[in-house]
Amino acid sequence: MSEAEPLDAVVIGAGFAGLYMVYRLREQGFSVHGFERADGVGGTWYWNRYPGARCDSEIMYYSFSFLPDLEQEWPLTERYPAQPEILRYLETVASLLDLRKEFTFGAEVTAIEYDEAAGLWTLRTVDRKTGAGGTATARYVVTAVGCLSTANRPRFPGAGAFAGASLHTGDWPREPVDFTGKRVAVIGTGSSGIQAIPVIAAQAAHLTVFQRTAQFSVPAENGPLNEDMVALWRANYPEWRRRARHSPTGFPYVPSINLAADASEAERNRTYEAAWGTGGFTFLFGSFADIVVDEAANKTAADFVRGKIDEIVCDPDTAEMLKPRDFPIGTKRLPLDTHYYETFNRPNVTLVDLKRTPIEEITATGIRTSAGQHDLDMIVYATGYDALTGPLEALGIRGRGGLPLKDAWREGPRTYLGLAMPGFPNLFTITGPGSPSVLSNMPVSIEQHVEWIGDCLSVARERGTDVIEATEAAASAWTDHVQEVASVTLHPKAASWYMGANIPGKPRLFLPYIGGVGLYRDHCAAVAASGYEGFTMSGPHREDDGDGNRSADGRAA
Ligand code: NA7
Repeated sequence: MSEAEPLDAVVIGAGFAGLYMVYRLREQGFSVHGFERADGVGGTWYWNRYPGARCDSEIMYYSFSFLPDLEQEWPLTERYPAQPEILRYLETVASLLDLRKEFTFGAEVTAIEYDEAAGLWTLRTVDRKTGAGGTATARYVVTAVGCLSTANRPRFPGAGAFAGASLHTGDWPREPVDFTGKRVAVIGTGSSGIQAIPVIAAQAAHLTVFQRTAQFSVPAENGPLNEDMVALWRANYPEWRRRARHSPTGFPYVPSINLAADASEAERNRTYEAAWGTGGFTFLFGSFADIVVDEAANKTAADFVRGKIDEIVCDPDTAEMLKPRDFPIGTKRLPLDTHYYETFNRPNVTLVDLKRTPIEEITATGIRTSAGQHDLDMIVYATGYDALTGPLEALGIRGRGGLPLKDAWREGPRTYLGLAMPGFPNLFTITGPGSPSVLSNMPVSIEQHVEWIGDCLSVARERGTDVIEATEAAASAWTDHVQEVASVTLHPKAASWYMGANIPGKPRLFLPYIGGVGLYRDHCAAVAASGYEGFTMSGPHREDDGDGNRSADGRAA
């Protein structure tokens, strides 16, 4: 890549989204280069190497649909793929499509600034090893930085003084971490903590779990896939993929249309019991349709899980502490587990309820709560992420008039379709806030976004226009719509990361679009078919006329 020559496009990130975007634009004949802060491909699956890290989407549909040969060859081993397996898959994709040569690895993007006169974005990067700076200019920027990639690192007093190892699940070392003989703490009981806790407990001398909010969790029922199932999938991939694309959440299964409110208690319990045994998100989507919209229905599901905790956990006080009571089930991301609640029956595991006894300080030798000191060798922070907006705000994006994205989003993110923002022309966000993103099976959403963006850039090229920008009106209407749809559900009742509630000071609004993957896809397709309604397409680029009026010599759509 020549630094002097403006590129058609720069893509940031080399996970599922970045790899496909770079491939797609290259195939469409655009000059494109990718920047990735890690030393290799993988995105989320490069960083999340903590013990027990596994995808909660089943392996058959946690992959690209545009590689039918790989789809047939890729070993379908366990029901839920573990982190090393997904990383291997993405490395295979990168090799197969010869994508690594299009990326600079180990390069952190620190600033992305729009030059209105030139109609170009300038990116500044820093080499994470040497500290050397770099720049690139491009007409288009596509962010593929993931939704859960900026770690939430709570500031506990004294944290820097801890003499043992401090680890974050989202920034895990590449070398294996050995817990043997160690006194370990896990802070946080979201999906990451719930996956890691049973695995660490099996190895450590002692594990102390510091829980702030008890979480509902359901069994993953992970295990090897049988050959008949694998054969069925291989024979029917196109149809399963088609169904996933048009489904509510990017999974190929038909969600239940039965209502818990209409069922007798015996019917409800039979349904929940069956779903608990099946494992996975069946509990939420395959049982009853009203769990996340009706409080009384929700309580039936929540009571069932609280009953399971009583059945599984031997010590009644521990069981009580583990029972979630602060939010409706399903309104925080439902973790899938392998023997999570059972782990609290182990003699080497202690649960600390931070609501009863908060952390006062981290000391050189451990964690001190209001009830006393816990001596430790290692602290694992499973404290989550500054979701959706965090990774984008960290890029130092400045749009028209030098406006920082952080300022534009002071009251919360405003996007059109989660894909573009007014004031930030030619900048596209894959799975941005306002798209189904974290409420969907990610590869399905990513493919839809990548293909939509690729098509949009091709249309702009065909028309001879080169400035594409979401209008204020379209972004406002979409942002209102995202909130309106969420308000039909119980989601706004939870202090979740979907609501931005896990980050002090972050505006509270529902970040992803809950209207459904299929409906969203249709809507995006209709926008494209209408000639990109809600966007202006202008250019070829011409300077501002001095009165703040932008060039209008292209077709305004
Ligand atoms: P989550 O789901 O955000 O979980 C983070 C956990 O850390 C959660 O239990 C938090 O408690 C806890 N936390 C956060 N800050 C603190 C402080 N200051 N003190 C104590 N405890 C704290 O992140 P995960 O990594 O588990 O999962 C993220 C997503 O990755 C997951 O949903 C999947 O989509 C994949 P809280 O509930 O906020 O009280």
